[in-house]
Amino acid sequence: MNQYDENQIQVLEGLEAVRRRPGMYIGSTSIRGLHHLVYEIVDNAIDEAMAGKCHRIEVTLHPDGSVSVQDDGRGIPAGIHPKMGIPTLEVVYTILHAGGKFDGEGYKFSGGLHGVGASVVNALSEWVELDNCYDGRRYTMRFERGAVTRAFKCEGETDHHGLYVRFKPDATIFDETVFEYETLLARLREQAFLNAGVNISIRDERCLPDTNGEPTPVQECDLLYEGGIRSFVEHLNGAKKAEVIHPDIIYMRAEREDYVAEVAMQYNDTYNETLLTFANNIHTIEGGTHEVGYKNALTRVLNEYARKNGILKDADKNLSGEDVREGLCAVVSVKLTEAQFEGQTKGKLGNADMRQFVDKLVYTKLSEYLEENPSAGKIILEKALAASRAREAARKARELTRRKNPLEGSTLPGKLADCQERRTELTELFLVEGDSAGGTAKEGRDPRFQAILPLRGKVLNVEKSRLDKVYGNASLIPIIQALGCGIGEEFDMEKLRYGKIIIMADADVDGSHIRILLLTFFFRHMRRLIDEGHIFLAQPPLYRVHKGKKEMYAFTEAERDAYMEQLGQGAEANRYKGLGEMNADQLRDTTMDPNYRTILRVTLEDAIECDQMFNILMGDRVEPRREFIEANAKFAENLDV
Ligand code: 1YM
Repeated sequence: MNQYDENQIQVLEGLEAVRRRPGMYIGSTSIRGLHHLVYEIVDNAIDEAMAGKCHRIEVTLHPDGSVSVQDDGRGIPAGIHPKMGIPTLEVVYTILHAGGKFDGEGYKFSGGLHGVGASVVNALSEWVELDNCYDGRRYTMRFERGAVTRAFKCEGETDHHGLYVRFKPDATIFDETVFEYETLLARLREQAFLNAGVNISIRDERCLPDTNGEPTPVQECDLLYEGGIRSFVEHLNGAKKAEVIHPDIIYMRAEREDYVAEVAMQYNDTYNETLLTFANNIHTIEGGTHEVGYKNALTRVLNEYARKNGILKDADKNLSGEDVREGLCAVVSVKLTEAQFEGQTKGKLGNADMRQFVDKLVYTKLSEYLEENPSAGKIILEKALAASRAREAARKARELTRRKNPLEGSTLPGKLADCQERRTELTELFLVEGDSAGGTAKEGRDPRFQAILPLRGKVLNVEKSRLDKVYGNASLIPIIQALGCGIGEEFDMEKLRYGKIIIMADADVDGSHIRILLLTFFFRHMRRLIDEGHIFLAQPPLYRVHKGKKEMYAFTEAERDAYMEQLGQGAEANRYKGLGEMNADQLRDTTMDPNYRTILRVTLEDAIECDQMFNILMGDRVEPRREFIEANAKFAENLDV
């Protein structure tokens, strides 16, 4: 008993550390951290599936704000833990760095926090209830904020097997405690793709009210992909509404004692690459050795194939990595025993051997595929060759823009009204729709730190254009020159000339069009500006409400009505049709002056979904766009056409 008490104190101290610094364990206490709790428990169930012992995982969102995860695996062993002297189930849910996995036996490959997850979830939950069916018996126990409140107990015999975990996140820890069904679904779908044959379902029983306050029906989704990452690629190309250019998904797999690697790939007719890489089911957003191995082999195979078949002549330059990956949608998934994660966000696989392992897999299997499927080979090489020619043309166009101004000593665009400040973090560049609004903005700005670049004519839709057109485009060159940081492969954040890039367009349909054209350009060619929070949208007012000398600006119709009432009889409201209608003082006071204005920072929640949306909304094909508009027309507000 003494030992039990000592252990108990240590346990609570351990969990208290998690409660004091939750960010250290789950990243943050925002909605992301909240979802992380679910992923940790699901990961444990998926580990059981990877061990071949579990086939079905059910996630349920309950009306009381709790969530449950059930698997049909073995359940957690029921005995007393030999070292800790308490039930193993309690060990798993209360001791950091505990579980069956840490001794290196049991599971072959494992993602997650290696068993730390369960105790972290417990520490950060108002309560946790466990229902564990193991070896013919059912056991239950309950915790509140990490402490046992109902002891481990055998409830009798059962035919079931598997673990049921239900928990309610602690509202005193998290900023937000309402789970997002769609976010959880997206992650569970990804896991279902990565674990072929495992059936994962999610059910939302909360019936949360919709925008009209009406309860929504129960939602559920049942996921099972026998095709694994092949199905993933099919799904990605399908969701993008892209046209694939060869019929089959190329799939490769290799296994040795401690490594498994899988690659699935298929080209589509867009100009951008979609590549997702995973190690032990964890999305490696910073890439790593598996990604390098895949990319190197792909470039080598396609160049060798092109030379062998006379598609590239002796005098021709090799195809670059970017050339051979244009329009390529691929998923690379590896599993390994001792995964090393590196980089800023621990999102980069470090195991050096994995590079060679994936390289060899892709080199041999892709070469074989091309030999056996010459028609697909021809189509793929034609695409890579077209990309290569465009890149070469882009290089020439770029040099031409550089050479044009040798005497000026600078390559800043003529229309730019620059600011005096040189420290990037303090400066702002307004991209303004039209010369006339540009003129007003120049008058209204604070020239010490605000620069103005008027945009003439429609901005090029880069979704429909290769790089050569982007470089040669009269609407984009001034933007590229003013920002100074280059685009695509040449992008250099160090050279960025402004800390905030603020898109200032009219609050009408044309203005929206310009905004989306610019955002498409930033997303495709200067992504890091979005990732690192440099892109903003100005918010000009919709109405000026005035009476005599008194005037106020309204940003919504509700605000307009409120001001009208405030000013009383005789008050008028004149709607701004465009920025050009405001004088310089008005534009400064409402939209530009940091003391009064509102600007919206553009952020990126889900890069895959963004990629798909840009393709649907801005891409070549009309049909998916029409479908999208038809499905979403009912949500449009303030349409001013
Ligand atoms: C709903 C969550 O955790 N299932 C689960 C967990 C474990 C086992 C089976 C298990 C593992 C082993 C042997 C072993 C365990 N997880 C941990 C830890 N579902 C869920 N199903 N027998 C059963 O590792 O050898 C310890 S046991 F620590 F990872 F959480």
